[in-house]
Amino acid sequence: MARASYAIAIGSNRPGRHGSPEREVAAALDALGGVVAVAPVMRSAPLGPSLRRYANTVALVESALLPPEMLAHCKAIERRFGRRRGRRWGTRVLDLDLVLWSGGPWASPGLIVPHPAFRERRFVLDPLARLVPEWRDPVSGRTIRQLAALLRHARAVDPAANAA
Ligand code: PH2
Ligand code: MG
Ligand code: MG
Repeated sequence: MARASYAIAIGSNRPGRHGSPEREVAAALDALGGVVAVAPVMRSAPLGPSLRRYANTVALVESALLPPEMLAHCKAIERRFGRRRGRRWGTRVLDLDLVLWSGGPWASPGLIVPHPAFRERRFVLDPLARLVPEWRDPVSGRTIRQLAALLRHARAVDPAANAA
């Protein structure tokens, strides 16, 4: 396949063998390979039951892999970093989410791209908007810049709409 671009959201809220969530994120960028741009790493309050704050960023990755192959690559890295399947949204050393790719909408067993929740998450949209503000969400038709602005506005109206 021709090379495709992927936006991959990276999160960590528990140190593994690299030492701190920020260092897990940095090591994950090395492990991913093909990284052409990275947004600044930001700290954010946890959305969900976990009590620990996250280090989050988004990386732009170029790859010849198809989405299911990219997902398998990401899951293999998560396992190598010591990720354990357990309580939904529990603390995790590393979470790699396939948010968008350049090939349009994709659905196969266990994988939907764009990531169904990315429009509601500032810890994804804010770094994504730093990287690819003009990319268009193929589902809503909106640019990333528009989605990020909409979410900031929603939060100003309803602070419970989103933890940042
Ligand atoms: N990831 C989750 C659940 N909650 N909260 C923040 N701030 N950052 C995350 O990456 C995150 C979360 C599930 O993947
Ligand atoms: Mg996630
Ligand atoms: Mg995930």
